[in-house]
Amino acid sequence: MQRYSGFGLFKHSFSHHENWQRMWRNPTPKAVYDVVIVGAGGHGLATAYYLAKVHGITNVAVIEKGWLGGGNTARNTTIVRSNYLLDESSALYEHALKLWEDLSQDLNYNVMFSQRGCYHLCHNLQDLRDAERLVTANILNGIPNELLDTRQVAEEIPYLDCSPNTRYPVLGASVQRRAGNARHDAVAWGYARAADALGVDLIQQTEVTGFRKQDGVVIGVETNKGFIGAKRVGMVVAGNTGPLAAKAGFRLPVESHPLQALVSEPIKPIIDSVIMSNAVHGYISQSDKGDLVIGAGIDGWVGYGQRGSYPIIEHTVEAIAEMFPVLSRVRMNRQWGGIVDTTPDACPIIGTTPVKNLFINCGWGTGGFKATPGSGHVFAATLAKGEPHPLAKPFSIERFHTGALVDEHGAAAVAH
Ligand code: FAD
Ligand code: PYC
Repeated sequence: MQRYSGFGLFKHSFSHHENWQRMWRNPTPKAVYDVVIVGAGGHGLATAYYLAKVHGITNVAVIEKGWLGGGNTARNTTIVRSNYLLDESSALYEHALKLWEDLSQDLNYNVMFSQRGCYHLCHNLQDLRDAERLVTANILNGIPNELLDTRQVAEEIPYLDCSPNTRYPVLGASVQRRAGNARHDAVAWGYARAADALGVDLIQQTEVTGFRKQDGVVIGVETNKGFIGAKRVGMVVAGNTGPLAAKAGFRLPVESHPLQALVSEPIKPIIDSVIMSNAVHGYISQSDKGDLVIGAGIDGWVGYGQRGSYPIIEHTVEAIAEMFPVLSRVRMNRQWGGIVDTTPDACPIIGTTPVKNLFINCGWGTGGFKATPGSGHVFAATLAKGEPHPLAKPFSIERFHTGALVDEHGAAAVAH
């Protein structure tokens, strides 16, 4: 490693920021692609990567209205876990978790995936019963999960107030030890670089404004820079799903809400896991820089402003101070919001749409970051074959007609 003196550091900070190799090209769009993906968030980029890598389909464009990774992908609090209750969803999230475990090697890009464990705290009898049911269901599905009592929680999370005199005493917790965090923007960049290297065109600053159809079949997208033809189109636009689906001529049971997060000033390492509480309603982890990364639930009203409202911030920091009184004087540095697309059963929608050759992947709500590799992997297969991947089948739009919902409000962990 090269070492610099104080002066050397100063000098090189001016001299070394030039002639860097570009991570991806800036291509002019072709007239027509085999697949056009709308939305260069983690899910859209992962879809493009697996289309090229797994299915050999490289004549692919990802079209992004802003900059890639500028949506929820780089606004989330980076929690990755697969401890969902029901067979259909735990299978999908576990598929993703297995891909996370090799992702840095696969992309040759360090996404800083850290399996530091994720605790869900129990503060009342119902929480304990839910945790017991979740742990049992996960184990039956081959997903290790553990139930801890108060003493074990206190030992493993030393700064958590586990005394019996608190307003919401800690009665126990479930812990998924393979869960953790990853660096969110690195996930977007890693997928983007790898997809570009396989020939995928990443087209930024280009907004899809509509869909061109012929006899009810989509044949391409209208953009603010002109028409781009496509044999198949995948729509992966998270909080913008409702308005864009309307442009394609159909409605979805999706509501878009702001979801906020906060980070504190950096402090010495005191939290080496992810800790979530549904009842007190806040969650926390600590980044490698030392910031506390904090969040809670959605703003309850529909909105498209990427900021959110003050009462949620107040409620969130109150919850954290309740659980970790030691943090009550730590200052918050920054706050932001993303727009999450929620569905009635807190599960995604993946598959076909009423428009032939237009496919959709949306509705990940507050919990899609953890799914990024799995979502991209199954959506790529869906686009390549023209029919849902087996893991995606339970998440079709039809479930809102048949009533076969996959209700994951409990495991979604963040209220919505
Ligand atoms: P996005 O990253 O939002 O990508 C969609 C892209 O589509 C955007 O870049 C957007 O600009 C683009 N787009 C939209 N409309 C158009 C158009 N017309 N034309 C072209 N492009 C368009 N999940 C977890 O699993 N763990 C967490 O800890 C977690 N924490 C969160 C905390 C916050 C504050 C927020 C907001 C979300 C959190 N989530 C979490 C949820 C997670 O971030 C999302 O579910 C996930 O990132 C969705 O990824 P995506 O690629 O579908 O969407
Ligand atoms: O899905 O684990 C999650 C989550 C945590 C914070 C936001 N989403």
